[in-house]
Amino acid sequence: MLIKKADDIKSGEITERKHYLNRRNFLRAAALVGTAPATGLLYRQFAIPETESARGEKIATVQTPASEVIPPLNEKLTSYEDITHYNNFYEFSTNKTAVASKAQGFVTRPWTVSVEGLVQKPKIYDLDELLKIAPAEERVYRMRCVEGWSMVIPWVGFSLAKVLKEVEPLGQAQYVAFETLADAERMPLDNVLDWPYVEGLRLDEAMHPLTILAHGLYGETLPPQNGAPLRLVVPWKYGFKGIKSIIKIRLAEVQPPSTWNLAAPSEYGFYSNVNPNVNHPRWSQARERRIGEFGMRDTLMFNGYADQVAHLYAGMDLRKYF
Ligand SMILES: Nc1nc2c(c(=O)[nH]1)N[C@H]1C(S)=C(S)[C@@H](COP(=O)(O)O)O[C@H]1N2
Ligand SMILES: [Mo]
Repeated sequence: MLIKKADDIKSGEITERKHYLNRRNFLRAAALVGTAPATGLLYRQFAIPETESARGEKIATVQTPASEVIPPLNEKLTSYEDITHYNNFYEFSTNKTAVASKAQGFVTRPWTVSVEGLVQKPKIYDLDELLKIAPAEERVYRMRCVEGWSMVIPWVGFSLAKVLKEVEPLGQAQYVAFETLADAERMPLDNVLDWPYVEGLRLDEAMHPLTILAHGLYGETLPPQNGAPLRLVVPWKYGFKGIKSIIKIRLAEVQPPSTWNLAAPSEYGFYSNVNPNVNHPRWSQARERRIGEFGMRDTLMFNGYADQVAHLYAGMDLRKYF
């Protein structure tokens, strides 16, 4: 990773945030004005600098009202640069700082997502059709990787529950299984894990309003390295539960397999809730390094979302179900 001086990091992040807030104002103003010519005018006024124009396309987002279920997060956003250049996406590389370049040009259209299994109305969605199910919301979430680092990411997406309701889960459905694309023509797929990457959630976790399918970040379409065109985000669980580049969502009666649990069952459980009191067998999980900051922070129970999700695990021994 590039070693940056403290001053560089600070000024870089301030710039980042300033541009982003301008874009947010633009989106709000555009939504208020609502006419194409006025939007054009505002766009020129708040136009982002040339160097940033190689990013994704803008997504019109609605502001999710802060509530008890979707708590506001007033922590400093991690910079766009860090979010998009410090990635885990083993299909492309195990080197976090190399994923961005290795995934550059990854083709994500056409793209289909099959929603199947124990549902009344299974359907193979074209991605663009799937994205029309619900308006794009901005969801600023604290994210914690099992490796001990964290970020604050302004995702764009919508609750997974909205998709699940469309296909009408059957009574027997108790879990949701997810699968990533595994296409050797488009991904290196080095022999480091068994492909495809798979993940799973209990149905109530999947239906929780905090659980989203993300298709953007910082108000723009998701870059390949962050899991384009569509990835899962479950902010109270370790990052690896957030499976990227999803092609299949299957409702099931039994607990589905998950890639890291298959690879090292004693180290990675099915639940993988962020828990400072349950250490990884090889390291402590009590603290974390927020990318872009110096020093360490205390890791919070359920990554700080305990008020929203602790009830899902009432009565469970979280040392057994880690
Ligand atoms: N398909 C797939 N999904 C994946 C991974 C992966 O290697 N392959 N890595 C996971 C891990 S360990 C983390 S921490 C997050 C990282 O997401 P980010 O790069 O957008 O921050 O993606 C998760 N989703
Ligand atoms: Mo991770």
